[in-house]
Amino acid sequence: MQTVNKQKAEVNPASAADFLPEDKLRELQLDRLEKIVLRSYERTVLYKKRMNGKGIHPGDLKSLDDIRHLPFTVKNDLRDTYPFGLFASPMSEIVRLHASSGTTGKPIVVAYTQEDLDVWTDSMVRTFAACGLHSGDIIQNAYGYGLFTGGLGAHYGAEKLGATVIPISGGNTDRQLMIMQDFGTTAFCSTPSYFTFMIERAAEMKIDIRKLHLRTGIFGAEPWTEEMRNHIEKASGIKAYDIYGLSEITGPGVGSECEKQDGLHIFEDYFYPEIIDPVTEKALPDGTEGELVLTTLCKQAMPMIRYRTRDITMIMPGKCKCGRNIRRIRKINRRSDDMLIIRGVNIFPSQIESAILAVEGILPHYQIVLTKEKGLDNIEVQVEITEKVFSDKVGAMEELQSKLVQALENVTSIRIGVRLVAHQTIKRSEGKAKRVIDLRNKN
Ligand code: DLL
Repeated sequence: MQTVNKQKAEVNPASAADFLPEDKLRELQLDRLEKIVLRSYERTVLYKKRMNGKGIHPGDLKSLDDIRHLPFTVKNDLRDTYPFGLFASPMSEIVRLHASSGTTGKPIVVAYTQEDLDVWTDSMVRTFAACGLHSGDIIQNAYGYGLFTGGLGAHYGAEKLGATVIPISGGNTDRQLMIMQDFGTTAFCSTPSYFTFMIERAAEMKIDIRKLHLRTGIFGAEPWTEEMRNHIEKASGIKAYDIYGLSEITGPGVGSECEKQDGLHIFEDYFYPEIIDPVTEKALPDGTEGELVLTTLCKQAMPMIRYRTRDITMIMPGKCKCGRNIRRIRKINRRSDDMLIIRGVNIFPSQIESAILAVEGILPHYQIVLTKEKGLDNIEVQVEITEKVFSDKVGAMEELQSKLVQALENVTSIRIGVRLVAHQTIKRSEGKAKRVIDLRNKN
């Protein structure tokens, strides 16, 4: 198994599209865009109605820039047409359905033809390859299997890569750790928050992750900050890569970091990215932060035209040192609908994470609790601290607390209450972490 770690990674043939010359890539994108827009127009009632409403016809597309004349698609369009209203293929050609559980009501449903699954698998092979994995790697896949796209998406990509996949799904942390040790896992796939739980549990079980074969983490499905990455890499000795995706577009495999860990490459021969101002809906230039909008260039069963992701990022100007020509987005650490407005100030949970994780002596387990006091919104950040600090003299805790309050004030400009809580107080997640507990409508 030692040889696996030393094996030299070669460029996976599936990654060739990552390195296409820019003019060839744009040509390919335009060709695919024309076809997918026509398919959407001819086969989906909503797209036809929207395009007609804007007085635009698929034949009007002459350049990639013309994409900005097309109407947007939003999450509510999927809800309003639940379950199958946006399908552009007959059920006889659809071989897989996934669904994403919304916070309220019905889920949104997404569909794939065999060709769509092949594209998805290909984009996951390119994801793993960009993170330095290859045949010989043993990939423990702790993304949830089932209607969530994480498990099966990563699974087929790992197999096609030629790696050995352990389809363990999420949860049962002690067993995850036993298998990680016994099977010689070299790469672990999960949400970053679940992996922080694994690190903690390993310490309790007296397992030193650094001494295992594990060297790579493929983490995504939720926002996480650079501070969280530092924590993970330091505590486990692995390289932690960020991967991005969403069910509406395909699942994981929309974008991935490469070995440079400097932004996420979008597999833009399949998924065309734009950044818009979320208020004016106007296109923004590279290097300017805004909402990511994605168009699926190949998806047959359920094409998405200019889908508004609500994820806030920017297209990074310039080329990546890895040599890939596909563009990069900056690490996503917030969504436009994540924003909390407290005493008139806009606050994002990621700002809170960055601020508190930079303070020594705290654990990467926290939650943000919103309440109402005398009609006003109140925010409290609950942070777990190490047992050592907790059992120390009261003075040490007070000092830590005031450090945290100060760190939070520095980034938010308001004073936020901090409560230090004992280790294991905050509920651990096996999938996406729930960082904000909103009790404002409860008494
Ligand atoms: O979370 C797909 C996925 C699975 C991605 C495994 C990566 C790994 P959904 O459940 O539809 O799909 O959630 C998509 O999650 O719009 C983002 O807000 C958020 N998200 C996903 N990846 C990242 C990431 C999957 N790397 C929504 N960083 C997206 C920040 C992410 N947010």
